[in-house]
Amino acid sequence: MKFPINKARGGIVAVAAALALTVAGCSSDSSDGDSSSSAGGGDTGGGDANLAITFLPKNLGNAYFDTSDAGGEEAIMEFGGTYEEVGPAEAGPDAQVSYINTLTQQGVGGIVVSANDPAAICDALNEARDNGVKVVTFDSDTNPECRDVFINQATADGIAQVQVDMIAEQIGDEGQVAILSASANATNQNAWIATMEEIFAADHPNIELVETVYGDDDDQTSFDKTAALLQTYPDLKGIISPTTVGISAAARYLSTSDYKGKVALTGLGTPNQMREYVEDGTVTEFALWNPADLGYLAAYAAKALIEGEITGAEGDAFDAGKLGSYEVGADATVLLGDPYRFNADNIGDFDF
Ligand code: RAM
Repeated sequence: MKFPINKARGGIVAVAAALALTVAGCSSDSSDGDSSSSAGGGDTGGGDANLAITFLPKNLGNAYFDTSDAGGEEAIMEFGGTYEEVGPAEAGPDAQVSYINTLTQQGVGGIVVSANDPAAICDALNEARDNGVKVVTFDSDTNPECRDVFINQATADGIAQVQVDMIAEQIGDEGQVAILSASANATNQNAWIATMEEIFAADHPNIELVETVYGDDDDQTSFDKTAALLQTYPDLKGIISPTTVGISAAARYLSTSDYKGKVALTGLGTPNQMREYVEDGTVTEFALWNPADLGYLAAYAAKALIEGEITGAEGDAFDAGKLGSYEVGADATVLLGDPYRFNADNIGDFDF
C-alpha cells in the first residue's frame, strides 16, 4: 500500500486510511552525542506552570531516541515550554540515576524517561516526585509506583504478535529462531519477549526458540552477538531483534555474510537504519511505531500533569496537539497506537 506524501511542518506526513504516521523530519540537536542539549520557547508558558521538561532516553546516540526526543522537543516548542535532553552513553540499569538526581536539584517541571530497568531508577524518580517533579515514562516503563503516567507505544501483545507473525511468514513457520535483544533488564523488550515465547508455544509448534542474547543496545556488542549466534546454531533459520540498535547491527553483519538471504531477520527497526538492508535483500520486513509521535505525546502528557489537567487517573483526558485528544487507561497508561510493518513496498515513504 502506498501513502501520499505531504511535505508539511518541515517534515513528511504519510497518511493511510487506517492510521496516520506523522513523521518529524527535523533532527534533534541531541544527535551529536552531547550529554545535554536544550531548546525552547523561552518563557515557560501556562501561567505559573513550570514547563521545563527534560527527556532522558535509555542512552544517547541511538537514532530511535534522537527521533522520539525530537518529537518531544517539537511539542514543547509548540506549548512554550523548555526542552532539554540528557542521558548516559551506555544503557546500564542504573546509569540514569545521577541524571535524575541532578534534574531534581535543578527543579525541572517534568522528566520524560525510557527506563533501562523497571526498579533501579525508582528511588531517584520518587524523590523527584516528592520534590514536585512530574514523571512520565515512555517507551520502556518503570514499576508503576515510580511514575505518574506511562506512554506506551503499542500493546505488548500487539508488538509481540507482529514480530512472531513476521518471522513465521519469513521462515515458512518452522525451524530454529533466536532473539537478539537490548539490555537484559529492559522492561519493554522483556515484556515483548515473554509474550513472544507464549505465542510461539501456543501457535507455532514447529518453531524452536533456541536462545535470547543481549546486545545491550550497543552497536558493536549486537554485531558480535549476531556472529556468535550464527556460529553456535548452524541450522538457525531466523533472528528476531526487538530493538532498533540490534536489528540494524544484525542486518549489517548478515548483509556481507554468506547468511544473507538465507537467515531471516526481523524485529523492530527504523526505516532510515534499515532501508539499505531491505533494498539489498538482507531483510524482508520489520515493524515499528512512530517514535516522533511517541515523544510528542509524552511531552503533552507531561504538560497536562504539570498543569494539573490530569493526575494519571483512569479516564483522565488531555489534549496532545496535532495528535488530538488522548485518555489515560488502566495502570496510568496512555496508548499511542498500533505497530506498523515496513517492507520494500512502503519503506521509501518514510524518513525517520
Ligand atoms: C531501541 C530501544 C527502545 C526500543 C526500540 C524498539 O531503540 O531499545 O527502547 O523501543 O529499540
